[in-house]
Amino acid sequence: MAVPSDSNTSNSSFLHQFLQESCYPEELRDSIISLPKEEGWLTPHMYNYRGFWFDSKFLYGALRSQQQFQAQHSDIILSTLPKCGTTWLKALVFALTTRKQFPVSQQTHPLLTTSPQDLILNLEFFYARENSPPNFPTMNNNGVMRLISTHLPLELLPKSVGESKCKLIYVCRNPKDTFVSFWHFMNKMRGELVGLGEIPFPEAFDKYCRGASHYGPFWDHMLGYWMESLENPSKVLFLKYEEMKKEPDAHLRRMAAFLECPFSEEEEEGGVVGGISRLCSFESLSNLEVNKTGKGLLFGNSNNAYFRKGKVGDWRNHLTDEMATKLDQIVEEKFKGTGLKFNSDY
Ligand code: PAP
Repeated sequence: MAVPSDSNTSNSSFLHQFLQESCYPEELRDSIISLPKEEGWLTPHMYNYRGFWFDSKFLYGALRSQQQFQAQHSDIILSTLPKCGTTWLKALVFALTTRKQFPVSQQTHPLLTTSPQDLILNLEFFYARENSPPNFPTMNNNGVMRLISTHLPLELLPKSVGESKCKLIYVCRNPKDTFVSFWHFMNKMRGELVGLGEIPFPEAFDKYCRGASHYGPFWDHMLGYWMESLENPSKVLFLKYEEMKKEPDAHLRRMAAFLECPFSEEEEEGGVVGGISRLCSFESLSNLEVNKTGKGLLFGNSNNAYFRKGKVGDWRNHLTDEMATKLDQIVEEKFKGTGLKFNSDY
């Protein structure tokens, strides 16, 4: 979740624009105003554009990315719904694809001093800046490939993504934990950035179940990537947070094979796989100074907001039985016949 920033001043002006939605660019005013809307989680309103919910600033970024972003064959795009494991995925893919340049044993590894959120920029956040250049930058990757993150649904990705040979990795997470994580995160952002109190839990739950959360409905977002991964497995790798937690090394090997940079025998013997998964684990990243006390480039919010518990099943501490059943029923109904399932233990 980051866009390069020149100074704290540009941070605060971006934040100001984000929160004051009347600051959206003139050319979008008429089209945004006429969209269906409802009260936002951070901003006065969220808008429904082609079936998905956006804050106006990021809708602007999405539309601008559709006009200006040119995918390259070597791009790697990391896609998630918010709170499904974005930070972790960014760390893993960064460490994986730069492992020759930055051996994980190195004391100067970039992940030790930079938040994963700031190592890999988000597509629509980048284009949400009115003064951002048309070309998405290459960062820290030896100039060989671009690592790009996004929360956009498959349907709203820039056309060139589908036309190029670039690859996408999608991580989803069981909606009960995702909702709990999203509620905590939004409350933290409301306090830190906007000076607002918590959203009452039942109200938040109702919005989430109606699909009215950032980039939601979650079911349509997940299904778009799921179906594409079935049709086009060399283009989209579809992963689940819970399974990654259970077997991080196996998932790293899957990602490496998918990205056509498999681990060599020598690397396997040298323990590189375990080295990467340990470096990127919740325990390791959340204890780094940069992630404990640092601030993000985009909004200037605390990096520690991205490291809460990192556990599977925390929903049990928050949802009533009735709420859990309701979300399970939504999942069952929406995913029926698609083959996409979440283990009921999650
Ligand atoms: P984003 O989509 O807004 O960028 P994202 O990273 O997906 O955020 O969400 C943070 C969640 O991932 C938090 O989950 P929790 O609230 O249930 O605890 C966070 O703890 C978890 N997380 C962050 N880093 C890791 C990691 N290295 N391993 C596993 N989980 C992680």
